[in-house]
Amino acid sequence: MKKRIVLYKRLSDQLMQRLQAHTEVTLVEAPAADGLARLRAALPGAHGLLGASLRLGDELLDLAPELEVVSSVSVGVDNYDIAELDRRGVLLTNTPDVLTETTADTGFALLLACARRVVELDGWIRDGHWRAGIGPAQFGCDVHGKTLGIVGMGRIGEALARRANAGFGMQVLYHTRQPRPEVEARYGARHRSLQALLAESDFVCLCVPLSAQTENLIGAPELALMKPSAILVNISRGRVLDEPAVLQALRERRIRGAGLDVFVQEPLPANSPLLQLDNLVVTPHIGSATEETREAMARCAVDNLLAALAGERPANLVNPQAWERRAG
Ligand code: 8YV
Repeated sequence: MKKRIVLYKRLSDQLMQRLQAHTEVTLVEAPAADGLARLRAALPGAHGLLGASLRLGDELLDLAPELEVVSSVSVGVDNYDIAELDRRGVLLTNTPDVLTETTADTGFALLLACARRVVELDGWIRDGHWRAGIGPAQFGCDVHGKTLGIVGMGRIGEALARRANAGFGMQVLYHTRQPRPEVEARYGARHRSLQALLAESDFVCLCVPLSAQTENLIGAPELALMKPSAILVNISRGRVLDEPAVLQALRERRIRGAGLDVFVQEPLPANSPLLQLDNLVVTPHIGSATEETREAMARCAVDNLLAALAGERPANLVNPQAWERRAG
């Protein structure tokens, strides 16, 4: 009998056909209005789940006692209770690597957009203000040759370091728990304490997973260490930043600007005070959101799901403890 899976994210026809050849598929697009109710109704009897951005708590897991694997179309897994999945022997897989370069591109897009005031000056033209040559009031700041501080030196942090060093001739500082000599050798990166990185950097980019250790990692005390000419970019998770503190620092121009792709509340409410700032560039969590990369992520997630359902150890297993528990 085919294993039963529930999709809470639409896939391309090609991937859907591949799944349907091997499993019995129910598609429930959770974000849709009745999506969660339909997801609850589909969970009983499900052996596998595939999707993203859903907080999978006990209430939903209790509805799926036969669940073997959750295949997340994401690299971040902060919306899963891994200890609970381990306890239940449910495998969790994710999609690292395939989204690294695209997400690093997003980080640099925000950095450059902030430095050269692209969004603000686009609006300035559209509002009819460009009636003569531009002057200092429209000047931005250079990126090439400046110092980029990367908080978190995983795959995405390293891709950013490569862009900064090889592409823009930037000095790279980084902060992680464990120094990475190979990254220092490749890109001339230098390890710093978080405090020193914030004080020395012209640009700071947050590339850490959200965890108990990184929640509110950057708050008022950390922002106060940054140069008034510095720019902050966040492509990790919204809760890594103390958002009210960033709002205040931007309002008081205690930092030059910020580029945020992720927020404490997503979607960001239209009445958010952040949207009143002219020294902030925002994007709607598009870190990995290109046609090519999202298809590659979905393909990776389907591979992980089918491997797990076939009793094989999936390539991108997040919780080996659950595997040991099932094998035991
Ligand atoms: C998307 C991400 O949010 O991979 C992650 O952790 O944050 C982004 O790629 C995710 O892929 C959901 O579509």
